[in-house]
Amino acid sequence: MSEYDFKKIEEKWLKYWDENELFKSSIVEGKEKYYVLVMFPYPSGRIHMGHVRNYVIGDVIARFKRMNGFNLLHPIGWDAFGLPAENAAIKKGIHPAKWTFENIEYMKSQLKKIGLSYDWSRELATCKEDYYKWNQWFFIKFFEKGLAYKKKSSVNWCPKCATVLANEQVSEGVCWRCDSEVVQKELEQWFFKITDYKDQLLEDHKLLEENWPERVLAMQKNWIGKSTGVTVNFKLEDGRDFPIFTTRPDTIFGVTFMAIAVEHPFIKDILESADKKLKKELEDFIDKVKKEDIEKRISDDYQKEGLFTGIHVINPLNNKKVPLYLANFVLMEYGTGAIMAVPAHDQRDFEFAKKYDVPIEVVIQPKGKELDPKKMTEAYVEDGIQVNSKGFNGINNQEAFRKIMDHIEKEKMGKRTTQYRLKDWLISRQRYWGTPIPIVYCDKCGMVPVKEEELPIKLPIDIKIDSKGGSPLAKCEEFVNTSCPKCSGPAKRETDTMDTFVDSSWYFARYCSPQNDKVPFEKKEADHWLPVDQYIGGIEHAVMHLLYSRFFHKVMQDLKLLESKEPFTRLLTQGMVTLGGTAMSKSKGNIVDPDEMAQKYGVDTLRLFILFASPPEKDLEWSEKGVAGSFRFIMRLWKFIDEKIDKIKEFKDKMPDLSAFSEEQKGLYTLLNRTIKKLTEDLDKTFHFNTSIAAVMEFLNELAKYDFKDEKDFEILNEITRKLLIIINPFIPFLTEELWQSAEYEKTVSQQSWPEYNKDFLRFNTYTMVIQVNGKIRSRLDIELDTDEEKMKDIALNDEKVKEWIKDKKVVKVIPVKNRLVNIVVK
Ligand code: ANZ
Ligand code: ZN
Repeated sequence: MSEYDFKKIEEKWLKYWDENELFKSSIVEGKEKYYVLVMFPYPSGRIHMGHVRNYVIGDVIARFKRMNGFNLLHPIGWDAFGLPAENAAIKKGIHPAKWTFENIEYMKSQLKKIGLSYDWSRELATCKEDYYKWNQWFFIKFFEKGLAYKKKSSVNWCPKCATVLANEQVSEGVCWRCDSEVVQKELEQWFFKITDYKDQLLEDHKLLEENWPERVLAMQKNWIGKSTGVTVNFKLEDGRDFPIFTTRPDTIFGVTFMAIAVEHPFIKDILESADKKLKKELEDFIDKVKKEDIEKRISDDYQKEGLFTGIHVINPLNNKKVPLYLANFVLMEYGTGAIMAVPAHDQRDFEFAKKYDVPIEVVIQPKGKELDPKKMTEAYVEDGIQVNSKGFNGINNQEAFRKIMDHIEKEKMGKRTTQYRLKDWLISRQRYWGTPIPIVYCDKCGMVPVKEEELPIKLPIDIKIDSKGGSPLAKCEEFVNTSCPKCSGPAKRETDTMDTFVDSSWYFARYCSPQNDKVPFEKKEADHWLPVDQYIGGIEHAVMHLLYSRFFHKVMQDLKLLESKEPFTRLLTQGMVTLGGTAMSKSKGNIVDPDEMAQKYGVDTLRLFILFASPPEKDLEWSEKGVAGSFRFIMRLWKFIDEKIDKIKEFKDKMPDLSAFSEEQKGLYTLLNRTIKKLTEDLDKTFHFNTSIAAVMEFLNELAKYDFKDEKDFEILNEITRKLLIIINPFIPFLTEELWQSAEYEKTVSQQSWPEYNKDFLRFNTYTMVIQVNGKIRSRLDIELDTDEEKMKDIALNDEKVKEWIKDKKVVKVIPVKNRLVNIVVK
């Protein structure tokens, strides 16, 4: 009997896999490829349980696909630029580079211990020159194509991070990283023109529909926010145009006021025409609103406020004069920055009208009812019959919608337009630890991109980082002063760095040829490996990383760098790891350290628990009791095989003769094949590893009850051991390698092919359950003997034939009779 010494076993196999480069990949002609990718970690210092979960899920899929004969790519790297490194520099006086590389070293050793089957030869770190050089190269390509441009605009500023943020990085008015309130500032910034790809990004959802979570696609769709409507030219009293965008032309006869954003250029005219007192009021209001975050301004529960400008606007459809207000809920970034307001049919306008005592006019009446504006408590936003709308009365509003739109276009009062919520991606940051933007400013030539052969523009290492704010690069003269790539005259470098989401927008392609120094990646490699077949990561990236990567991929396709349309064919968003019901986090103080758990129970136990406790997409509540349970199972498994190892060895080349089985042997053999089938299906499609592991546990229980005594039993035992070790290797790689070797089987278990199951041995101990509806037999089903009553009911109610019989009827009672029948009583 040998002891289960997991530490020794782990060390031994880590060394073996490493030395023999078991998981290294390269193109193999004629073999189908499979690319499994996990979102690469930010080197924050230590691996946390969320990482472990993400990476173990990825590893199970990788090992399964490898065993199924795929030419597999499973790489890992480091998302290594970013603010925490700079903050550590300020706090502890360590250089960001040192801090980052030390963290990478440490976390790498942690990752290695978990037994993840990565091709470490492809490891990359985005903060290294050989990587960020290509960020700069892409920037120049984008610049040449007009996809990178600079403009002055009102942008999100996080005072704590002392930098601007992209819209995607602000949620409910706070910074995605530090939760500080974000304020608005007018600044010159660099943008990537993601809006050029908005239609394609939407359109290509159809390629992802089947294999991406619906929720992620819905979030992206909503973020892109396409809506169709009309731009209508309202008129100022002096005859000038005052265009607005509306998605509800059917409500245009119900306009009782107009509203304009505080950032609108027309504000200048308004201020000029206002008297002194009003001017002051307007200016105060404008200042106040400008400070507020955009997302907050459009949220439903935001307090609607406004101020009458003293100006009136004329509705071109009925020539009615209505007052123009400044309003905090109107945004400059959307439509024309001005709106027609219809309090009767728009909730925001309704609240505003109630507050400022503006009239309400109903133009759509619900069928069979009559709304009275004085008694309304909220806007009526449903469909109905058109009223008070001149020539359009009496028809339903959907029809009026089209007719009014046609009328507006025919009379040249406006035209159909499509609006998007998506804005261009703000990519410049006033920080040090990122990719320098490769642009030079020359007095003579203006803005000039750096020459390709001069890349990379290196981040200067000798630099002072302090908490005073402002870009550290701007204070580094050796960096700033340069010569113009065009005229060689004196020039200055751009001192902003790129958003780190640029780094992660194409890293999946860099893995295809990580060492190449001539191109970001070789086309042949990229076309072989991409798209990623299975991508795994957190839902928090639904509209940042995942949208940016899709955009980048499309640009790369247009640059003819690769052929595929989308970067990630299938996406799995794993749930969080929680303790006491809340996500593990440092700030909450509810962290469980993976290392500690691995020390105490071994890596296989840690992996098994994580996979068993919950299906991947659901949250996982940590429980040390559960971990201990997994450990006990592993011990039982070890003991079961270890005790019989001599017999297994003795029979290791004998396959059982299937024809001469006893009933008992048949049962045992059937269990094996059913277990293989179950795991094959779970690992291939549903990824419900928890139910796979439950099936393995049940199997082991049955095995433990079985009395292995004659030759035939041992032949079966040998086959069971062989196949079982293979199919559970993806979950617990160390133990399975060790036992595989003890049994003196060939090579390593990691190198084996996934076993097929024998279709003739999938059923045993079954009986034919009869299903009756109101006492009449409507269906028959083969199910397992002794299936419990609840399960019988469930099976009966889900039977397709039965469903036909009971649809549209009310199920009054379901009566199961064990090992015989189920009677469903319906009315
Ligand atoms: C009148 C109206 C009546 C509207 C009604 C809606 C309902 P979506 O669907 O999200 O695209 N809007 C237009 N520009 C705006 C801006 N710059 N800031 C704030 N709101 C703006 O929203 C389109 C609707 O949002 C437009 O249609 C407009 O209000 C408002 F019963 O026009 B609607
Ligand atoms: Zn120049």
